[in-house]
Amino acid sequence: MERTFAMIKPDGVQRGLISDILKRYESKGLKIVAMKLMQISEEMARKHYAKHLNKDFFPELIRFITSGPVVALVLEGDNAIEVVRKLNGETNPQKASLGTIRGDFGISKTKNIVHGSDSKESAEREIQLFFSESEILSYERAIDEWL
Ligand code: YYY
Ligand code: MG
Repeated sequence: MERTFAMIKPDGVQRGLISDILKRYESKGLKIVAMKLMQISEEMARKHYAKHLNKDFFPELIRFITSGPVVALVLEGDNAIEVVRKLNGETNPQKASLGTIRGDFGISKTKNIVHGSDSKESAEREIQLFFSESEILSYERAIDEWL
Protein backbone atom coordinates (compact mmCIF):
# COMPACT_ATOMS: atom_id res chain seq x y z
CA MET A 1 0.00 0.00 0.00
CA GLU A 2 1.25 3.45 -0.90
CA ARG A 3 1.39 6.38 1.50
CA THR A 4 1.09 10.06 0.69
CA PHE A 5 1.16 13.34 2.56
CA ALA A 6 -1.89 15.60 2.31
CA MET A 7 -2.76 18.85 3.99
CA ILE A 8 -5.86 20.96 4.48
CA LYS A 9 -4.42 24.46 4.12
CA PRO A 10 -5.32 27.47 6.34
CA ASP A 11 -8.13 28.59 4.00
CA GLY A 12 -9.76 25.14 4.18
CA VAL A 13 -9.67 25.25 7.98
CA GLN A 14 -10.93 28.86 8.20
CA ARG A 15 -13.76 28.16 5.78
CA GLY A 16 -15.02 25.18 7.77
CA LEU A 17 -14.19 22.64 5.08
CA ILE A 18 -12.23 20.12 7.19
CA SER A 19 -15.07 17.59 7.39
CA ASP A 20 -16.04 17.95 3.70
CA ILE A 21 -12.47 17.30 2.65
CA LEU A 22 -11.87 14.38 5.02
CA LYS A 23 -15.16 12.90 3.80
CA ARG A 24 -13.86 12.81 0.23
CA TYR A 25 -10.58 11.12 1.16
CA GLU A 26 -12.37 8.58 3.36
CA SER A 27 -15.20 7.89 0.92
CA LYS A 28 -12.70 7.22 -1.85
CA GLY A 29 -11.28 4.41 0.29
CA LEU A 30 -8.09 6.03 1.58
CA LYS A 31 -7.08 5.17 5.13
CA ILE A 32 -6.06 7.98 7.50
CA VAL A 33 -2.92 6.68 9.23
CA ALA A 34 -1.81 10.01 10.75
CA MET A 35 -3.56 13.31 11.33
CA LYS A 36 -2.95 16.51 13.29
CA LEU A 37 -4.12 20.10 13.54
CA MET A 38 -1.02 22.26 13.66
CA GLN A 39 0.47 25.63 12.83
CA ILE A 40 3.39 25.49 10.41
CA SER A 41 6.50 27.48 11.34
CA GLU A 42 8.25 29.63 8.78
CA GLU A 43 11.23 27.24 8.82
CA MET A 44 9.01 24.23 8.14
CA ALA A 45 7.13 26.06 5.39
CA ARG A 46 10.38 26.93 3.64
CA LYS A 47 11.48 23.28 3.83
CA HIS A 48 8.13 21.97 2.60
CA TYR A 49 8.09 24.31 -0.40
CA ALA A 50 11.89 24.37 -0.94
CA LYS A 51 11.59 23.60 -4.65
CA HIS A 52 9.61 26.81 -5.20
CA LEU A 53 12.22 29.03 -3.47
CA ASN A 54 12.97 31.04 -6.60
CA LYS A 55 9.38 31.46 -7.83
CA ASP A 56 7.78 34.89 -7.65
CA PHE A 57 4.87 33.48 -5.64
CA PHE A 58 7.17 31.98 -2.94
CA PRO A 59 6.93 34.81 -0.33
CA GLU A 60 3.12 34.91 -0.60
CA LEU A 61 2.96 31.10 -0.42
CA ILE A 62 5.02 31.04 2.81
CA ARG A 63 2.96 33.86 4.32
CA PHE A 64 -0.28 32.05 3.46
CA ILE A 65 0.69 28.55 4.61
CA THR A 66 1.88 29.88 8.00
CA SER A 67 -1.14 32.19 8.47
CA GLY A 68 -3.31 29.78 10.49
CA PRO A 69 -3.80 26.15 11.50
CA VAL A 70 -3.62 23.36 8.92
CA VAL A 71 -4.61 19.70 9.09
CA ALA A 72 -1.65 17.46 8.22
CA LEU A 73 -2.46 13.94 7.05
CA VAL A 74 -0.83 10.73 5.99
CA LEU A 75 -3.19 8.77 3.73
CA GLU A 76 -2.70 5.17 2.71
CA GLY A 77 -4.16 3.22 -0.19
CA ASP A 78 -3.50 1.66 -3.58
CA ASN A 79 -1.76 4.33 -5.70
CA ALA A 80 -2.52 6.90 -2.98
CA ILE A 81 -0.22 9.64 -4.34
CA GLU A 82 -1.97 9.86 -7.71
CA VAL A 83 -5.42 9.28 -6.24
CA VAL A 84 -5.07 12.21 -3.81
CA ARG A 85 -3.75 14.52 -6.57
CA LYS A 86 -6.83 13.57 -8.63
CA LEU A 87 -9.23 14.18 -5.74
CA ASN A 88 -7.53 17.54 -5.04
CA GLY A 89 -7.73 18.68 -8.67
CA GLU A 90 -5.52 21.01 -10.70
CA THR A 91 -3.38 23.61 -8.89
CA ASN A 92 -5.49 26.55 -10.12
CA PRO A 93 -9.00 26.06 -8.66
CA GLN A 94 -10.49 28.10 -11.50
CA LYS A 95 -9.22 25.46 -13.96
CA ALA A 96 -9.77 22.41 -11.75
CA SER A 97 -12.62 20.12 -12.84
CA LEU A 98 -15.87 20.19 -10.93
CA GLY A 99 -16.02 17.15 -8.69
CA THR A 100 -12.52 17.81 -7.37
CA ILE A 101 -11.89 19.53 -4.03
CA ARG A 102 -10.25 22.59 -5.62
CA GLY A 103 -12.79 22.65 -8.45
CA ASP A 104 -15.77 22.56 -6.11
CA PHE A 105 -14.53 24.75 -3.26
CA GLY A 106 -11.79 27.07 -4.54
CA ILE A 107 -11.50 30.28 -6.55
CA SER A 108 -8.12 31.78 -5.47
CA LYS A 109 -4.93 30.69 -7.24
CA THR A 110 -2.83 30.89 -4.07
CA LYS A 111 -5.40 29.78 -1.52
CA ASN A 112 -6.19 26.44 -3.12
CA ILE A 113 -7.41 24.56 -0.01
CA VAL A 114 -5.40 21.35 -0.14
CA HIS A 115 -1.95 19.90 -0.77
CA GLY A 116 -0.97 16.44 -1.98
CA SER A 117 2.55 15.05 -2.56
CA ASP A 118 3.51 14.87 -6.24
CA SER A 119 5.81 11.79 -6.23
CA LYS A 120 7.10 8.94 -4.08
CA GLU A 121 10.19 10.99 -3.19
CA SER A 122 8.10 14.04 -2.18
CA ALA A 123 5.70 11.86 -0.20
CA GLU A 124 8.53 10.29 1.79
CA ARG A 125 10.20 13.65 2.42
CA GLU A 126 6.97 15.45 3.39
CA ILE A 127 5.74 12.65 5.68
CA GLN A 128 9.10 12.77 7.52
CA LEU A 129 8.97 16.56 7.75
CA PHE A 130 5.53 16.59 9.38
CA PHE A 131 5.36 13.37 11.39
CA SER A 132 7.51 11.23 13.65
CA GLU A 133 7.40 7.45 13.15
CA SER A 134 5.34 6.97 16.33
CA GLU A 135 2.59 9.29 15.04
CA ILE A 136 1.94 7.09 12.00
CA LEU A 137 -0.35 4.19 12.85
CA SER A 138 -0.68 0.77 11.31
CA TYR A 139 -4.12 -0.74 11.73
CA GLU A 140 -6.67 -2.91 9.96
CA ARG A 141 -10.17 -1.84 9.06
CA ALA A 142 -12.86 -4.46 8.54
CA ILE A 143 -13.63 -2.81 5.19
CA ASP A 144 -10.07 -3.07 3.83
CA GLU A 145 -10.74 -6.35 1.99
CA TRP A 146 -13.41 -4.55 -0.07
CA LEU A 147 -11.11 -1.77 -1.28
O1 YYY B 1 1.44 20.66 -6.25
P1 YYY B 1 0.46 21.80 -6.32
O2 YYY B 1 0.05 22.31 -4.97
O3 YYY B 1 -0.73 21.50 -7.18
O4 YYY B 1 1.19 23.02 -7.06
P2 YYY B 1 2.73 23.48 -7.07
O5 YYY B 1 3.09 23.82 -8.47
O6 YYY B 1 3.60 22.51 -6.35
O7 YYY B 1 2.69 24.86 -6.24
C1 YYY B 1 2.62 24.85 -4.83
C2 YYY B 1 1.61 25.88 -4.40
O8 YYY B 1 2.05 27.18 -4.75
C3 YYY B 1 0.24 25.74 -5.06
O9 YYY B 1 -0.58 24.80 -4.40
C4 YYY B 1 -0.31 27.14 -4.97
C5 YYY B 1 0.93 28.02 -5.03
N1 YYY B 1 1.09 28.60 -6.38
C6 YYY B 1 0.80 29.95 -6.55
O10 YYY B 1 0.41 30.63 -5.61
N2 YYY B 1 0.93 30.52 -7.79
C7 YYY B 1 1.36 29.80 -8.84
N3 YYY B 1 1.48 30.37 -10.04
C8 YYY B 1 1.64 28.42 -8.67
C9 YYY B 1 1.50 27.85 -7.42
MG1 MG C 1 3.41 20.61 -5.58
